[in-house]
Amino acid sequence: SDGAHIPALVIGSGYGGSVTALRLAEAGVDVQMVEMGMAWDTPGSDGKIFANTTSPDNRSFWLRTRTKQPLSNFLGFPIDKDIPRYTGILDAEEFAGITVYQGRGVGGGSLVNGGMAVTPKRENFAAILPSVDPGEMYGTYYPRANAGLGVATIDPNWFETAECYQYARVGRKHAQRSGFPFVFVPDVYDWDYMKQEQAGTAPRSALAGEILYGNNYGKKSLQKTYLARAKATGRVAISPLHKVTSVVPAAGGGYTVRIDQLDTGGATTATKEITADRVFFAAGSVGTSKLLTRLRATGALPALNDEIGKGWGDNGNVMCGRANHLWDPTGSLQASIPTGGIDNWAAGGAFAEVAPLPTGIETFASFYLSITKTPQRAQFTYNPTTGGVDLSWQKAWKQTSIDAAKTIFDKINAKEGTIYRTDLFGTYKIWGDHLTYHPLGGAVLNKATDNYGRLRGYSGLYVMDGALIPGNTSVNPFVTITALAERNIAQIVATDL
Ligand code: FAE
Repeated sequence: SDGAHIPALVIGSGYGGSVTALRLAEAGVDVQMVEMGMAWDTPGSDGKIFANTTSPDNRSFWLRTRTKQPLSNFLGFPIDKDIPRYTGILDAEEFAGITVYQGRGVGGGSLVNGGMAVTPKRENFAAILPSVDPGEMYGTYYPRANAGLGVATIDPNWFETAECYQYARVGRKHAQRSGFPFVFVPDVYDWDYMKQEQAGTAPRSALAGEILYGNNYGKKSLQKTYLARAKATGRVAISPLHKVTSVVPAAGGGYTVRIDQLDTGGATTATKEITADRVFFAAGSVGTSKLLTRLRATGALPALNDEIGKGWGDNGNVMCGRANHLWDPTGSLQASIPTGGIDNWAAGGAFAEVAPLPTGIETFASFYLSITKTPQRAQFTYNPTTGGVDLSWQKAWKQTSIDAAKTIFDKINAKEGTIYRTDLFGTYKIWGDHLTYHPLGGAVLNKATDNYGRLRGYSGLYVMDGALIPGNTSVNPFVTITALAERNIAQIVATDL
């Protein structure tokens, strides 16, 4: 509440924030979490908390009057539609050269993501976080993160026969016929629940196409894992629809934090100020970077160093579809949870998820999200004219990622005698190269912060989220974000409290 003095404030309730809140609370610290998005704990008029991907409504997008679906077209037709402006779950945040998709609400990205929970290969770790000891990560913190998140891999026998994974089996066949390894991708989805969906004994969730706008049943989002445990300590309070706008040193020690309370139209209904002894930035790569960049440039936190805003990357995300022959149907029923990928990282710098295209009809399409090894890094800068923060990413930088993805799909197309789909991202456009789901960096570990996330220049300020990771994780990022937060908060609890 306004005017309060608290020991610890956590900005954001995604992976970094949830780990931080749980571990501080377990150490006996009272924690206040502040989340700009909604609580997502109340059903709408259709009886469901989350909207379906096939019928977006006001719940689907963060303060937009028209949807901005990652796949903008189908069979050449634009599929976006008007919706009421609302503090919905998926933010398609537009910078000059890239649209960055992010989750909004208690649980952050875990509300909207595919749940793909991948630990990078150890041989790739030095390139991901060069200042972190791989021994402690692979010995302690990756296992701790995987356990805390509830990560599991699909039953391989069930995979062979499940109707909803025909698309993945076709993806595997084409990968293997071209000599690429196909690997199962672990997930936080409840696989037993999915078996019941397929058997018709439980309401459908993954099998109803639920993913981008939330998942009503089977996915173990942070609300069901870390945040449930954090709340059970009795020491964690969460304020949804509250947005942190400023953090400045307080006269008597600690930090004065300014917070806007929002209504579901996005308007500020109240502004509060509280004092916190410690502030943990966990607003996501973009949220944390924007806040710190602005606070440094406007003189609120002038002693932050000039690494703030730097080292941002898109994890090399690029999407594409292939048009299969009539003898390779991918199925009209597709689980929205991907379960396998094509690993050509070592040879071609690409790891491609075999992704669903859950349209409800047979499309004869194979669809892929590739994570690629990209050297491109952008910087956030404060724009005094707009009062906003710009990102220097340029659209042409995706060419490196397209080239890496082509090491897989040009070969598969040649082998199968197939072509790329050109109808999914516009008219005659092959590559979904306008977006990322995996923003990383902007307050890089051991540069903007020390080697445990303590911001340089101020004691009691920390970064705990994807902003710490310099742009690329070789696989989907949230397990690494979670594991790094576990490592850093263990050190902070042991030495700073
Ligand atoms: P994040 O989860 O984004 O949480 C930050 C939170 O802070 C959000 O809830 C914000 O609303 C909140 N916030 C921001 N600014 C403020 C402010 N000023 N005041 C108060 N609150 C604020 O950060 N990753 C995978 O590993 N596997 C996947 O399958 C996968 N699929 C994805 C699919 C989609 C559609 C999207 C968008 C992402 C996907 N990701 C996936 C990425 C993953 O969700 C993302 O890396 C993590 O959520 C980032 O975690 P952080 O803790 O950094």
